[in-house]
Amino acid sequence: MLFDVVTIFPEFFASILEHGLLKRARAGGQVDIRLHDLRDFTDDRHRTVDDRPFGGGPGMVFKPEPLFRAVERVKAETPGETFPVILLSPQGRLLTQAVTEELARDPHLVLLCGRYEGIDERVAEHLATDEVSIGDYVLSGGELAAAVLIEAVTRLLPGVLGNEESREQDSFAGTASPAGGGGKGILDCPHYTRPADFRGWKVPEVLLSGNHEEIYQWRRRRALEKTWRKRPDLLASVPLNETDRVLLEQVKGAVSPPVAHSRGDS
Ligand code: 6GU
Repeated sequence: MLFDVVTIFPEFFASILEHGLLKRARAGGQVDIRLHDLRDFTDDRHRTVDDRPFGGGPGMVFKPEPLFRAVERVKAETPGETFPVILLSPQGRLLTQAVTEELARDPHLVLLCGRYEGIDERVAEHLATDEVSIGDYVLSGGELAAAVLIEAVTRLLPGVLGNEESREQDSFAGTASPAGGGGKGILDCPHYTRPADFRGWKVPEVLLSGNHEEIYQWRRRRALEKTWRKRPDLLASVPLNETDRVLLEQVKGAVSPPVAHSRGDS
């Protein structure tokens, strides 16, 4: 998978490229991340990437020419290939796990990081093929959002995670987990490791029992319980099988009702 990232802060990405998952995926050849300094695509002495907004008002706006030239350079380097050009912006569609799965099917993504107060609208209209946001809050630039997208997509690529099973148990993962726990768009179950008794707080007995069927049921029940309590909105959009529905009814009867986090949709 190839990511071409266009940014005024290429050095910003150094740390994430040299740690953990992305370091491994690059070393293993599963991803290649090419950074393009937007200022390399300017044509004036000061390498100007922004200008004042037509119509007046505060702040500066990214000029269209450098962004168009940067994408045209990528096109010239990969002749005959088509690829999505994704503008990172708070106006984009929300990056969910389903969107990361969709993006992971493409072998080549171009990411455009915006900055300052805005980007000339002709970039969104005539250059970008997709616009993505990582949440309903304001960042001063698209770099953090691009880093989030790259990490979330890369961990879906075959051979990147050592244990393929652990990906399927993740919160929000699209598939049911063979070990119980999360998957199918719900939150993951709680996890414990040694010591079995930490300052008097004991690990649930069932996890020490060695009974795999009981462990599976416990994990699935706790995953459903956690989701119902913390993110009841997620349960509305996941298909639950008969066993899950029974477990969920047990949970609703046994524990206190959902916590009232305001997520804007509840
Ligand atoms: Cl992609 N960019 C900016 N500037 N702010 C954001 C964002 C992106 N996603 C959420 N907030």
